[in-house]
Amino acid sequence: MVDGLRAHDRGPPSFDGIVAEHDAYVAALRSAGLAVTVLEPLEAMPDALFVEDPALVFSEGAILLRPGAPSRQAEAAAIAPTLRGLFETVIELPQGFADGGDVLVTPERVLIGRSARTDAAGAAALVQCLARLGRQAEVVEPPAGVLHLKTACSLLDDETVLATPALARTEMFGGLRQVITPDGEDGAANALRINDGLLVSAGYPRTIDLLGSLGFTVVALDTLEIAKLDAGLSCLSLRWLEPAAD
Ligand code: CIR
Repeated sequence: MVDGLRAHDRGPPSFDGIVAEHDAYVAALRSAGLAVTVLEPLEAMPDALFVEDPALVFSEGAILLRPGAPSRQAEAAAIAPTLRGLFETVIELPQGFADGGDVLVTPERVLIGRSARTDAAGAAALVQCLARLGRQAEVVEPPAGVLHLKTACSLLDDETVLATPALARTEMFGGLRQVITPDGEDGAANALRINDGLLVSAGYPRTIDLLGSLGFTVVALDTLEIAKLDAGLSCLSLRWLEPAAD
């Protein structure tokens, strides 16, 4: 992981620091009520801990994506056997490139951000794959300079999105209520709602106060080391609701 991709080199992250952040993240997911499977490390794929990018998962099935960074493309084949063991339906993105970090799922529709990692062909093919799972999708254009769409936004509840000021200005969120990250706290926008709790990066006290004052139960987690690899809280897991047994 210390060799992972980064847009600006702020020095390599600390290996022990990333392990500690990952351990705290897994513990937070478990205490929020999730069953967590931790996959084996892939020594040859330094960004493989960001499992959100090579796949999308829903109760109805999974979609194997085609990550846009050349060094990450093998991650899809690496995670495929795990997904096939967990989901009856696994659809493969047929062409183009798309990263899971560019996909924001809302109850009404799925937003797919065009980025340096998700191209037009991949986004269009993904719209078709999502339709096969019964999801309506729309391709949106995030402002330049963010790695992924979800670097700059996340869903707080079924009606509310947390977004950076630049993303909020694009009006891509339609009828969703918007909470905007305070100035200088764009990095807080990648929060992660898990059941009744909201995981938020610990380095953003004004966002944490704001979300607390809005009634959210905030769990603050350190992300200093994974942030050196341009990653946030959503990147570290794939999450879905298992369909209720008959
Ligand atoms: C990358 O550049 O691909 C990784 N270093 C970070 C990926 C972060 N993933 C995400 O935002 N979903």
